[in-house]
Amino acid sequence: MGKRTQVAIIGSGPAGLLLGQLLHRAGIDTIIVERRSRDYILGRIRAGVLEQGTVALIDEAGCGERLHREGLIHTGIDLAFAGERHRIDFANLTGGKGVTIYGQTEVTRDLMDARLAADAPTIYEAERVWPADFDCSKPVLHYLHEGTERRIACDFIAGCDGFHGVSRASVSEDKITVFERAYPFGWLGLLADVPPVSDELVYVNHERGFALCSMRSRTRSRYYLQCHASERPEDWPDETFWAELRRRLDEATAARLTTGAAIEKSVAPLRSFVAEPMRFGRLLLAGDAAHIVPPTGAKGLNLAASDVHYLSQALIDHYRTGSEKGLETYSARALARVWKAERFSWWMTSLLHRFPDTGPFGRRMQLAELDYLVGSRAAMTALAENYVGLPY
Ligand code: FAS
Ligand code: PHB
Repeated sequence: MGKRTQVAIIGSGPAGLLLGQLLHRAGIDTIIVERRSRDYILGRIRAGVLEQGTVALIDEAGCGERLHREGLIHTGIDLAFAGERHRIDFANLTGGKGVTIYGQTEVTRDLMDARLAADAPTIYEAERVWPADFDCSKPVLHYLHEGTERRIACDFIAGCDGFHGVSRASVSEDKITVFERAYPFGWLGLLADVPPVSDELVYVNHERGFALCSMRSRTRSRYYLQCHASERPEDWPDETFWAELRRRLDEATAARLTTGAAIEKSVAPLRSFVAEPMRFGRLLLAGDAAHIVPPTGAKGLNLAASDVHYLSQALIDHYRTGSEKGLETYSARALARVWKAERFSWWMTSLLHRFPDTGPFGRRMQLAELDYLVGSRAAMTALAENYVGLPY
């Protein structure tokens, strides 16, 4: 005998948790089935920049209290190239908009705590999770837990299980089209309890490779170095990381760098990926399960949020009014915003990284585009309105 719910959610990352919370507050029953443990998920260091739309959605989910208390509001970023830094003033260029610096880990923690407080069920450490019969009106989510086969009869299955999840993989190949670009490099990320080198983020284009100076608070910094996709964190002792970061920073910034022991170090591959459509009958994909962006534009987590905005509205409309319109238009609405963020993330990545085949002409094109960008209000406005987040 299995359980029954209205919406079964696969994945307890930001997409699954945010969807679960928004549906719960609308009186819709959900069960989240997650393959990892709560602690494992909270140990993953991921995104750090929240668009205003994402903050508003977290507020709508009733989980914004700590975010507003601890999050840092940034109204611009610096672009550094040819030994100079140039500020892109978001507030001035977008009529006052900015971004909030608040780690994805903290967003996930707040959402997990809210779900616990709401006494909404989450099955952690589930194995062999498998969505079935979603092309008819009675889908079933199967999984193994503590050695016992379980099943959840439901009305809908939300595939919020990330890039390596089972949802997209359970759709027959003839029903799905994928678009992909793998980049010939990765990001080596380091987290350390040292004060950030600058008040806002610094994106660096350097002939040795891209670097990013970010943060999680005024006492915790997050740095990234472009590296070969095959490199591993153990290839980079802390001192080697700090020395390479210094080489990629302009003199004044390097002089202000505070170094310290890494509390986390990881290498992330970079890829652009979109699966179309995002709906297959009663199975609906959201977040990384449907699309991946290179983190250069800080869009991954924010796209998961906008997918969940559209999907939660569609499901609430379905249960409240019986309307199918939101579900029928979900994929097209979500993908329209996804593709714009894919373009922006690809553009930022192309502009700031060293590609093996760039060559002298390609390098000059990057520097000419950067030089034009920081001297043109129109070009800086285009960057700013994409970075702070396009409207839903
Ligand atoms: P997630 O991958 O976060 O969550 C999916 C969940 O589903 C996971 O908990 C997973 O364990 C679970 N799952 C997978 N398969 C399952 C199965 N078969 N059964 C049950 N559960 C299953 N974005 C940014 O905006 N800025 C960044 O700086 C940034 N850095 C990143 C660094 C790394 C290393 C990675 C991998 C991603 C980064 N991202 C960044 C993107 C990232 O933040 C994602 O966009 C975000 O986690 C998307 O959230 P979800 O869609 O919920 O997917
Ligand atoms: C981060 O702080 O992890 C971060 C910030 C901005 C990005 C990517 C990652 O574009």
